[in-house]
Amino acid sequence: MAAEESVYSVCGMCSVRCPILVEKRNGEASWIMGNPHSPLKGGLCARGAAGIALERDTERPATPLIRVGERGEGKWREASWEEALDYVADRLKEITAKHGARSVLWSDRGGPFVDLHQAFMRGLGSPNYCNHDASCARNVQHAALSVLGMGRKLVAYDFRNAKHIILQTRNILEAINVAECNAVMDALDKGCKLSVIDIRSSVSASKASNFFMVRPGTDYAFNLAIIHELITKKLYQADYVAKYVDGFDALSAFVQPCTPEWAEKETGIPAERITAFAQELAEAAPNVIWHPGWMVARYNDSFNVCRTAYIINALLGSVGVKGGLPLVNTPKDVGRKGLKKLVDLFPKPEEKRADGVGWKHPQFDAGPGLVNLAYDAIATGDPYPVKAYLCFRHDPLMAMPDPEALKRKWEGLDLLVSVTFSWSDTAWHSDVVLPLSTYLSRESIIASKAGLKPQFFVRKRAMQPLLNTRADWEILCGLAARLSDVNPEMKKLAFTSIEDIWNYQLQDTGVSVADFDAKGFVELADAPLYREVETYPTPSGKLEMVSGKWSKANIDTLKPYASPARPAPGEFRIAFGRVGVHTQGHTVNNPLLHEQMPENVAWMHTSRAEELGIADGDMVEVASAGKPAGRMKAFVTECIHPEALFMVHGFGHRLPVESRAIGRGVADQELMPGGLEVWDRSGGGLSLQEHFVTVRKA
Ligand SMILES: Nc1nc2c(c(=O)[nH]1)N[C@H]1C(S)=C(S)[C@@H](COP(=O)(O)OP(=O)(O)OC[C@H]3O[C@@H](n4cnc5c(=O)[nH]c(N)nc54)[C@H](O)[C@@H]3O)O[C@H]1N2
Ligand SMILES: Nc1nc2c(c(=O)[nH]1)N[C@H]1C(S)=C(S)[C@@H](COP(=O)(O)OP(=O)(O)OC[C@H]3O[C@@H](n4cnc5c(=O)[nH]c(N)nc54)[C@H](O)[C@@H]3O)O[C@H]1N2
Ligand code: SF4
Ligand SMILES: [Mo]
Repeated sequence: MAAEESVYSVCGMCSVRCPILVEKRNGEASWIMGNPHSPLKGGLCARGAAGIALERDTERPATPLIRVGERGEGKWREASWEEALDYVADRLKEITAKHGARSVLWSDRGGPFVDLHQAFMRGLGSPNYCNHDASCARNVQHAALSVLGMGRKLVAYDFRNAKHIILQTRNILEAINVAECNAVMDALDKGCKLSVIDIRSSVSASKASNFFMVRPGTDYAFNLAIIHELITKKLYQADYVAKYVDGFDALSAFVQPCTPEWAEKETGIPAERITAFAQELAEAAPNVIWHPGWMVARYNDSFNVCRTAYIINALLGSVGVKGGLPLVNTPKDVGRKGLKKLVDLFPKPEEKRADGVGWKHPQFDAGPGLVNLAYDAIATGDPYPVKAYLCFRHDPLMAMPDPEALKRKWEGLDLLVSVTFSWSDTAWHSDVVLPLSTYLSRESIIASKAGLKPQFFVRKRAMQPLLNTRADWEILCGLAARLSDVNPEMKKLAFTSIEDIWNYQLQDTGVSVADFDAKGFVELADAPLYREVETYPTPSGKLEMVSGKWSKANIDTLKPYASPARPAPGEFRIAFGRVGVHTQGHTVNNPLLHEQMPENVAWMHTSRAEELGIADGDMVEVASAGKPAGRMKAFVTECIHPEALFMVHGFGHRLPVESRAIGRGVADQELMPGGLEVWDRSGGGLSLQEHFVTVRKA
């Protein structure tokens, strides 16, 4: 039977948001594939293919819920949308009347659709918009700002034209972005070299010509030794460095003691391999991509690990260059007008942020702040009371370390609202759950994507929701309408149709809503544009080996290396990561994906397992500070560093409403006691791997 119609849209199974084509039968989505007009050419990852199973799953919030029992008790009354939105709006009015608009906190998952969220918070008058990134990429974002003067996404990775790709703390073939995977595989087919630096052998490592299994937490030493070799052996691109680099002499002096022999003692990688590797990099320069990392909320020096990755790229002349890390283009860079921002409907609040970012911590990016520090304001009332928290596409009780400590910080909240399409620990602990339609049954605002060829893209509704859920714009515009009786400014955001929002966004861009019909996206340039610049937006105008901005905040960006503690006898350092078939914790109960991987396992080195009398497949109990987090199967292997215990994040669910996920595997975030207070002071990211665990046969 032929499909009724096809809809170009955007995947929502993870934050990559690949372009898709959805076929329909009997009014419902029946088949999803990658958008054939995009570089994906119809390809999709396993999670993207499980979207229909998500829509059909009834084990997710099916209608708005208002808490009737204690927080976390799971006692709810079902509410209509009118009632639930009235309830949230009334609570917000009470709270802001008493404590001011600044007492409202928001967090989300970042990404291309946040303009609407930021507009909502600005309309309210609160400066406290945050995203999730303190437990993900903040350290690399701040490293990019400190070296390049701009955010990490303003450079691309030009894999297809590279001669040597280096993945450090980055598992590109399992922590998936489909377009990136394809680009890396194409590059390898063309003879590009791949080197992987990891604490265990990942799928990416299995494709590498160099694999360096470093001792956990010693990447900074490894990178300093590479810089030492590039400089002392004069392997760097001298002309490029003369033109673009500031602080070269200070860097040279700083790395002087960081010899490969010194690094060998720290990392366990033989000195001669480090020396040979530096030579190989120089041979491929400037077509080298030393990936600065993505999930880098790991150590107290992760910011410096990421900084040294950018520094190595700078020494090899690959920043701003084809086949390296070329600058991406915004619409303006190709002579086009960008989307009109919803956030510009309102003036910027003058109030300072509750998390201290921008004033107490002037070096950090005040756009999304640091949500963990905002939680301190909830607990202490300093710098002012924070009383309402809107958690939108964010599950901090799984995404942040030590959920019990976090719940205690949240005791000061008068209102906790969760907007989500799946159950989550945070939704379960909320006062109100507003169920979001899945990405197949909702539209999103138009998004702008910078790139070598910048584009606008849109998510369209491929079917009507099967449960009583709503789109994010329906929820936020519905709240804005209700709040406008006390805050007339909010009327501006009370849109009643998505077309009205799209038309507002597209004003003066020369693009119309109908232009998305052909391919689902609109490209703003005909061909990739490699743009050369003379200066970078840092204080010195150059790539800064010593950051001017950080120095002003009294932070030494040539931070002396501190050797990470070795685990005490019987202990392991916790390590975690992703797997191809799941997204964080929110697909673990998906019927199809659960079947692919129902539980996580504890990776441990053969020698350590022998010591503990553990065989492959045995059930083990994993504990931190004497407190067990649960039981899981041991995966005994030579392919992991003996100091590390690795598990895939997102498992160990405890909610009775998730029949498939409950009781399967262990939650790594429960093994990080006190973890909310352990973060990289230079980079702002949490240090989730600065924790040790014990394992015993169960
Ligand atoms: N399938 C899938 N894809 C995803 C996601 C998902 O949930 N599922 N999530 C997306 C998100 S939000 C993110 S942030 C990215 C994350 O993308 P990545 O950062 O690439 O993914 P991870 O698996 O967290 O970590 C990468 C590797 O770091 C290694 N590692 C751990 N400790 C150390 C160390 O001390 N040194 C070194 N050198 N390596 C170490 C791990 O063993 C792992 O192989 O993935 C994105 N893509
Ligand atoms: N211990 C430990 N902690 C970690 C990690 C780890 O590996 N170990 N990984 C870290 C990383 S890399 C990240 S990115 C964070 C991820 O942390 P989160 O951002 O919290 O993770 P998700 O599970 O992607 O999303 C959270 C919730 O949002 C809902 N959701 C998904 N898509 C949407 C949407 O489009 N709109 C709305 N409103 N809701 C949506 C999901 O149903 C889910 O309940 O966790 C971090 N924390
Ligand atoms: S990487 Fe997979 S899950 Fe993520 S957006 Fe793309 S297809 Fe969807
Ligand atoms: Mo992430």
